[in-house]
Parts: sequence; C-alpha cells; structure tokens
Amino acid sequence: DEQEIRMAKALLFDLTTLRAATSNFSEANKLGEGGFGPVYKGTLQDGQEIAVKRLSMSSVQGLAELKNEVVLVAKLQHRNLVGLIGCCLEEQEKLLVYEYLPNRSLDKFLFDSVRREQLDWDRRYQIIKGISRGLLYLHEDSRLKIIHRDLKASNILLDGFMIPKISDFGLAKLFDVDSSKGSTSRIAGTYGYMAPEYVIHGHFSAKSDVFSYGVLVLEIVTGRRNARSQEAIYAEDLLSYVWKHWSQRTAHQVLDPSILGRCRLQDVMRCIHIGLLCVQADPSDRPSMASVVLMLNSLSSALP
Ligand code: ACK
Repeated sequence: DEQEIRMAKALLFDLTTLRAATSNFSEANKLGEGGFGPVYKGTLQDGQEIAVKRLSMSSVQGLAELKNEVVLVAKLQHRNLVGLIGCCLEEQEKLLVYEYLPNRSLDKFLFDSVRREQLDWDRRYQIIKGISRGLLYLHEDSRLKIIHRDLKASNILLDGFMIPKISDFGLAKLFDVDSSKGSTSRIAGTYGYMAPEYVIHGHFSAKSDVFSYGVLVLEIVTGRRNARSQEAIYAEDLLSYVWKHWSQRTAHQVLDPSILGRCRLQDVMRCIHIGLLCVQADPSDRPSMASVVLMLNSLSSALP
C-alpha cells in the first residue's frame, strides 16, 4: 500500500549520495572487511554517521525480490539489533546502509589488551544479556523469524553506551535461496562458533544460533578466544579450559582478570553454566533463547 511505497523510497539511496558520503569508498573511510564485503564509514549531508556495507557477492535473487526483503529487514527494530537505514541496489553496486556504532565490534574490545580493561563485569553481563534479547527477538518476536547463522564476537557492535547490537542479521535470509528449508550446502558460518550439526550436515535451526551464543558467552566471561579450527567444532580449547577450572569451583582462574575486581561470583558461575548448556552437542539439549533470557533475568547483577 501507499505507506509501504513511501517507506521503501525513504530506504533507497542513490549511488551518488553514498559515494559522496564515503569519499568515494576511499581507503581512509574503510572500517574493515565484513563477511559479505568491505564496510565503509560515511557521513550523510545532514551530518548523520553511517556504515555502508558493500556487497561483493552477486545476489541469487531478483532485484525486486531483494528490495522487498531489505524493506522487511529494515522494519525489524530492537534495541539490540544494528539498525538498517536503507540500501542502494543499482546495477553496478549493491550497498546496505546501517547506523554507525562508535565503539565498533565486541571482538576488538574483548581481545585487545588495553580496551578489555574497560569491560568490567557489569558491562560484560549487560552485553551477554543484550545479545540474548536481540537473538530472542530475531528467533521469535520479529515477523521474519530469522536464524542469524553467523553469530560471533565480530558481529556484535557496541554503541556509545556500550549497548550490544547484533549486526548482519537477515543477510542469510536475503542471500540464500535455501534459507527457509533448514538445510544448506553452502556453509556460511565461522569455525569455532558453528554448531556441530551445522558443520557436519549443514543443518541449521534456532538451536544452532544458541550454540554460537553459548560460545560467545564463554568468550565474554573468560576473555579467551575459541579455537578457530575446523576440527574444533565443539570449541574444545575453551570448553576444556572452562570445565577444568569450573568443576574445581575456582572461578577466579576462569575469569578474565579485568573483571575480577567487583563481581558477584555466583552470577559469573551462572553465566558460565548458561554458556555450557548452550554448547551441548545435541541441539535438543540446548535451551531456547526464551529460556536463556529467563535464566539471565534471574541473576542478581546490578544493571537492568
Ligand atoms: O571491529 P571493527 O572495528 O567493527 O571492524 C569491523 C568492520 O567494520 C568490518 O565489519 C566495522 N563495522 C561494521 N559495521 C559497523 C557499524 N554499523 N558501525 C561501526 N563499525 C562497523 C566492524
């Protein structure tokens, strides 16, 4: 209807506008390489800062269909999802325009020796909680029922208040013809975060996202990266590390030293427990995101 058309127009950017915003996709404006191509920082004429994702893959869908999908995805709004502002789908360029998040990726924060100091327990807990809410929204509450399929620390962006926002959601849906079938021959995830049934059989479901979420939780609590190799599909290094110390109830050995200062050990333990529940080998043993959110809500850490 009319409103839909107006909405769609607002979302469509000219290539010229985006060229101007990003100084013609200059190296200086490049933020880095994302899963679907390079990402550039840009500033629109009204001063709004944006991140422009330049899609390097050719779409398997027709352009009209792709536009429809982008409009649908752009309608998804949640405090813990990166806002999709619009797109440019001209013949020579396919671009997605997102809100710019000044603190950029969680990956950089977690594994950078200087910046990780800023991640005290309350922040980490807020991040763990925020991601669970964003993911629950994608799985159950949004109209599209999206399975992310590539949830990882570098896909979690942080805004100016360190609120976590999931990025790249909907891309699997936008670009994979198999996306509604629950199985694919094109594995698009990241080793170390991918559930075993996804790596081995290409089966994906909300429960494979739950697995990736579990790996992420364990990374956030321990400050250690998962093993990134193809073989280590159960994130084994990280798991055996957590188990070794956790089973001996010596939590302070498991924790990232920078969060030792002030935290309720009991809450830390509960988070580790939730992480471990999520990375179980059998998808049906893993909790749904709704249960994860409930479990996290019952923790007592300070921040809402
Ligand atoms: O870790 P980073 O600094 O944060 O490097 C990656 C890079 O682009 C490739 O994905 C950054 N990035 C992606 N989307 C955004 C965004 N919306 N706002 C700010 N930085 C972004 C990401």
